[in-house]
Amino acid sequence: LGQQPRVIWLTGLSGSGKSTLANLLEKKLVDNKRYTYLLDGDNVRHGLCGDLGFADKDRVENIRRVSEVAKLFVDAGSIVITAFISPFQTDRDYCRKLLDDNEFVEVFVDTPLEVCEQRDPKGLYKKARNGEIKHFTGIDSTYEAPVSPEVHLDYQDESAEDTAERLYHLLVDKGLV
Ligand code: GGZ
Repeated sequence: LGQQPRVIWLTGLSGSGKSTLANLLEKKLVDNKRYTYLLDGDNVRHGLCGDLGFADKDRVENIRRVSEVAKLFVDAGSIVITAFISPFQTDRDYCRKLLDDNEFVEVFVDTPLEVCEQRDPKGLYKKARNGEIKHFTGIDSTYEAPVSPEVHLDYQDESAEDTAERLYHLLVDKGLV
């Protein structure tokens, strides 16, 4: 295959840009003849995890299932990109432990809460502030920032394409893709 199967695990708040970045990154990898698979809420939370909500225990189970699926795709030789808030360090570590050394790449999409809340593309922060949504990450549910991520993607006021380019080069420089 000419590639090292891995999981590129994006973590960050709602609205931090994970899904957009994951899609742009996947395109770059595919253009570079990499075999990829993207897991995000769109293809997981309706089916495999359709029974789960956003209480802590549901998020733990969501990430456990995603981790197990990611491992299966790594076994099949793919570069898996995941885009979930994945707010708890122990759950991200669960996926890390399922895999071999160097197969888990934790990427902290470190977009500040203020910026995410300003973007609020689905109006969810507004609802969370109004109390219409409970247990919203960053408002009344915890987000544990990664302790030692392989990649720390700090926020810059730039286009999504530029951020994806920055992420791609960080991964290339570290020999991770
Ligand atoms: C956080 C929520 C919530 C609550 C619905 N808290 O911006 P989005 O809409 O598209 O991304 C968020 C998504 C989070 O799902 P994940 O599977 O990534 O979460 S976790 O990893 O914690 O299991 C948001 C939407 O679902 N959403 N309610 N209460 N995000």
